Amino acid sequence: MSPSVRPTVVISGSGLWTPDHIITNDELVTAYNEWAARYNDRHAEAIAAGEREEKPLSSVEFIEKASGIKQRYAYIKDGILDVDRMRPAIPERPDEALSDQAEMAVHAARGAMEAAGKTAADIDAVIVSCAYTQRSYPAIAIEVQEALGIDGFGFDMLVACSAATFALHRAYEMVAAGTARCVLAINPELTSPQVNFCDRDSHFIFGDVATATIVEAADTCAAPYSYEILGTRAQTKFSSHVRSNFGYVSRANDVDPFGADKLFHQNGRRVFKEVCPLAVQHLTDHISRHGLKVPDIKRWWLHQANINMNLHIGGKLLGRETTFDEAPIVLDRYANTASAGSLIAFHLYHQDLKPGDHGVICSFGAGYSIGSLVVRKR
Ligand code: CO8
Repeated sequence: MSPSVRPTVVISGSGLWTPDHIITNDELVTAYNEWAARYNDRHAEAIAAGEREEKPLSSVEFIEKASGIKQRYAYIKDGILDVDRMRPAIPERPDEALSDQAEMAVHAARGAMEAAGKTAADIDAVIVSCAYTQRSYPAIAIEVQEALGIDGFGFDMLVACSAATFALHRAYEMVAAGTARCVLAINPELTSPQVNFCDRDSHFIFGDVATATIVEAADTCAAPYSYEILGTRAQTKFSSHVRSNFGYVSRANDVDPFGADKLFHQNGRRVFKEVCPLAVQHLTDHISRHGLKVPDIKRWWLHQANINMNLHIGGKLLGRETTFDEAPIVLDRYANTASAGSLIAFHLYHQDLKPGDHGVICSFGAGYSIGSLVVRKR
């Protein structure tokens, strides 16, 4: 298809589902410190003999200074602060019931459909894209498709931090190619089951949430707020500095499928140092492909992992500190929500832009993976 006959592709609606339960830093640190004290008591002799390492204590001050995170939402709070458990207690559902992630996805999807003025009959494809899916098959997307009564097709995608932006890239391409009229991309980020709440380096980082986005051709769009997608850019570079070894092969490896390396773990310092310059270069290159310069961008909806990371990237781009208006921060309330962070920022802070204003949605993190979309308010 020649570019001249490609339809204009737009984002016409977004949805956000936030769990009912909040965990503050104070609650989290109290539980962890109690767990660590008990661990150290239990292993006092081995620690004194140098056979085991003492568990260091966590602190609210460190968390807020190092990350900017003040609280996070939990899909199920029960169990996370229980010193004898230190993980959420999520009851297993029967095969006949909607799965947890499908339920989260349906909530967010309904919000996006309402914002875009779409019914199930308007949608041709469902993508569920996030850091983990709770099972391998059938795809969560097909379950969501069934729950919402959508014909067509659905599939799941995993790209860690960039799952949401990469799914929007696929949605854009499908609409541009004419293989779907309208695509629903959803990110049910159920991160809490994979957080090691016994690790002070990472116990505070993640929160649960679901976001959803409608992508369609401009000529079917009747939404009050919509954004033309001018272009997409994806970039990956292999790194093990953010990693989870959880997977179906553990059974054959004869190892503990829930060992510490099977949960989220990272070298945060390295990630910070290596990802920031990649993201700055990526963003600069992407906007320049569209003839845009940094001052032409009204809003940067950036990945939400760490406030210092966003301030650093914003500072490198603008040559000065970014304002909240230029690069909104949501991680203080939501923490790192894996791929959903930039879309939470977009969802909460997009309606005030004026027609013709440019913005950039961008994710960066595990993989490493960086994904961006340059958009223009219609
Ligand atoms: N309380 C007190 N002290 C602490 C704590 C704590 N909770 N944690 C660490 N410390 C200590 C460290 O042990 C260290 O002590 P010492 O100097 O004695 O060794 C000291 O504080 C400094 O530690 P760091 O150097 O690690 O501190 P940083 O300033 O680098 O901050 C961060 C740590 C906040 C992790 C920071 O490095 C960061 O955010 N980096 C970027 C990480 C990032 O963006 N990662 C991408 C995340 S991946 C993603 O977004 C999606 C993945 C898939 C989803 C997974 C879902 C579960």
